[in-house]
Amino acid sequence: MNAAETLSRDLLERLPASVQTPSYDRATLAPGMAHLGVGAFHRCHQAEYTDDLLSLRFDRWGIVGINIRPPTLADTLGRQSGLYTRLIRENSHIEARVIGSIVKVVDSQDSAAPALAVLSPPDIELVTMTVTEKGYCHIPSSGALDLSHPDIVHDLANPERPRSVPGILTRALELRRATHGRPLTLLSCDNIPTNGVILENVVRTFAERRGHGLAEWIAANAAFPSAMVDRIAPAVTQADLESVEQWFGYRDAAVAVGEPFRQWVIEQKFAGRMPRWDLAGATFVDDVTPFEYLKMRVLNGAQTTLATLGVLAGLEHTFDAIADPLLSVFVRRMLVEETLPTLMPVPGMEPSAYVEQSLARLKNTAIRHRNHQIATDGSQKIVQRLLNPIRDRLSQGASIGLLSVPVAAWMAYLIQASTRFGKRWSVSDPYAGKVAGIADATGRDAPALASAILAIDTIFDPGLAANQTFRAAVISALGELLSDDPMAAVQHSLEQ
Ligand code: CS2
Repeated sequence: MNAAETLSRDLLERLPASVQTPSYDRATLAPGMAHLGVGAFHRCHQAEYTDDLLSLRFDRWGIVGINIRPPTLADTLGRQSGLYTRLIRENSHIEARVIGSIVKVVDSQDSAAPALAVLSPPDIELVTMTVTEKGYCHIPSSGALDLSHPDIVHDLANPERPRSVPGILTRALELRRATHGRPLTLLSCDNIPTNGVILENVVRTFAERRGHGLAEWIAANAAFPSAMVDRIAPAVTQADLESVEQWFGYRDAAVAVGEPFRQWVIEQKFAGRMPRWDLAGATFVDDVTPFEYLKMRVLNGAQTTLATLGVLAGLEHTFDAIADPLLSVFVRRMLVEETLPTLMPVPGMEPSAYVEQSLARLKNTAIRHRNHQIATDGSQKIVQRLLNPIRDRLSQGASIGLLSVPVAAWMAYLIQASTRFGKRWSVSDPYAGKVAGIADATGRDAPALASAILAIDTIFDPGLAANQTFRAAVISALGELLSDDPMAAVQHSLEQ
């Protein structure tokens, strides 16, 4: 192998023996499914499960990867014929494998036409997606399609030139109905509760507005299974890209890095053929809800808690935050004392063992997950990770003093990004502007700040926002988190 050649079909045979390569004949692999949102997570999760499946039972399940948002794929995965290196890392352990399940990539950032050209023909039977929480254009507190969302307003006025995920999927279904009428399964792999139900809601609402019986056709010919997905796979850095060259001697512009743990629980509700991902370790079930609760409240809840408090404490990564003695005690007690009692029984899993396993995963120092990355779009995450368990606790008359702290930390994180608070960092969140406006108007007064933020009813259910116990806990934590000693809020919540 020449030094620093780029990964390609030809290079596969000349890679070092320590790099695993596809065991099946990629040249005969036909596309059967599409994926929207080809980021680090897809490369470390669905694409890897599919690669496993293809090596166990070769079938027409090649993936066409589509990005409707940046970054473009043509220059990275496209140049490498869809091939990329997936690194599994745990502290000093590294495992490299080239994944072959993505057969083609399509950039559709400037217009929906390339995406629709993939999604509409009958050979695509399934579309999976990781488009992030905000990609669904739903109202976080209710799950309904946000009809005031600028992209939805645009797409309802221009349904043949959609920009949003609901608009693009509805248009693809409309084209399928008009041309061949074959069914389609749409499988959400994002961390929103009952993600299949939310996806179905937003597509159905959009289709109802289009009329002509489209919503009824979709109800009869499309399926929207829910799924719980899990593997920590942070945004890829320049250092990750360089590491492949350093360790294995070739270049790869599409590397993805993940932890060893992975899990995929899928509702068995398909409109047509189902890839046998169960052969590769996924689980098909009738009801995903208990698994979703467990994962979003425990693992994701801990991540959001460590991320927002971690930034406030000046810490960079998840593993830095969990190495902090105070934050580590806090997150464990929050999960054990307040989150665990809200979980329903989970078939085949032991929630208290899952808490310990999750905390251990977060200590992995080779997974450089930045606190700011996890805090991104917090407004779309806190309902399922923190507010739903708080609501359940309140209905049981149980304490919420610990779970309220990360809610206040999320507020403090957004507030301190405002000009009024000296723009301590920049944040990416659809509600950043709104909260900055509140901070500008209110200043440092914690009760006024918290009240105005709690009044955002698209995030906070009005019943929860009016609860006095919750309000008092959030106001008290927020006051301390905005002070010169933010960790006093964490300390005091543990003493109560
Ligand atoms: C993280 C998730 O950025 C985030 O919101 O909490 O991406 C998390 O790493 C995955 O859900 C793990 O499966």
